Amino acid sequence: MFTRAIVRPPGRNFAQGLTTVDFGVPDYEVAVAQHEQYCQALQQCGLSLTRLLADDRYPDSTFVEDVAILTPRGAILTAPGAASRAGEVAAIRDTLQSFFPAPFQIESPGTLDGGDICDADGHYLIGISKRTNEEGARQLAHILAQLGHTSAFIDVRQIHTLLHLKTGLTSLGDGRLAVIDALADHPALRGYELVRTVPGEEYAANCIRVNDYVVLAAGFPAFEKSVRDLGHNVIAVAMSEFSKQDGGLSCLSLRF
Ligand code: CIR
Repeated sequence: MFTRAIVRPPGRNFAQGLTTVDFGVPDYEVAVAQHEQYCQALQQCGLSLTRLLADDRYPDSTFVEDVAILTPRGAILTAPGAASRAGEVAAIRDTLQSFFPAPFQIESPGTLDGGDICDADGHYLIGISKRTNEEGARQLAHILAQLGHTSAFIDVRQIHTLLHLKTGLTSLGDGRLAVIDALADHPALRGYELVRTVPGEEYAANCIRVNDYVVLAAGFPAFEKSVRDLGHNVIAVAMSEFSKQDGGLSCLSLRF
């Protein structure tokens, strides 16, 4: 059960952040409106929001998920794999410490982005990616073990369409994962029920289960139908401007 989330709206220089895709330049005003719609979806799921101010020092800082891993047993501050995002951890530390007074910290030479970490019903799938290196993954696995959690690594470096593990794999809860075809046969996913995206709808695999709802990206009808047919309540939110910056739904909040 989640009760809270931390969010940060995009800043005016959002379009100057990192991206590997070529979907056009995001429109700031539309991005702000989509972020607000996202916030309202989280509130509909029952969450109280801590709304941080936009931070123009870091154009990617609306993607708050990457700076921390929050578990019911403790928090871990990350070491973002992109140099331009390293300062985002210090920028959110005080807020996180008001909820988690003694967080763990991923240390150099480890790098790790929260977007690579999928909590699959208390078992953590840890992506090794362009952003999360093996040392960062090992440090996190060690910390999670101290907290009583198991974990497994999934190397996504050969799947060029994935920035992070959760770009292509998220948890729907109750032993169920949303997943793109390229990840579906990975041995770490054995035992889970897989809800696969159809070709052309891969972006939809990045969704979030929040209490009694699944919040997913609007515009992916086959995936949305699959999730509804499984009995989930669905809230669809427009994500076009965030997708232009390689961002998915999960990246826009830290839920706990
Ligand atoms: C970046 O490249 O870091 C941002 N433009 C997008 C981060 C997306 N975060 C995520 O998937 N967790």
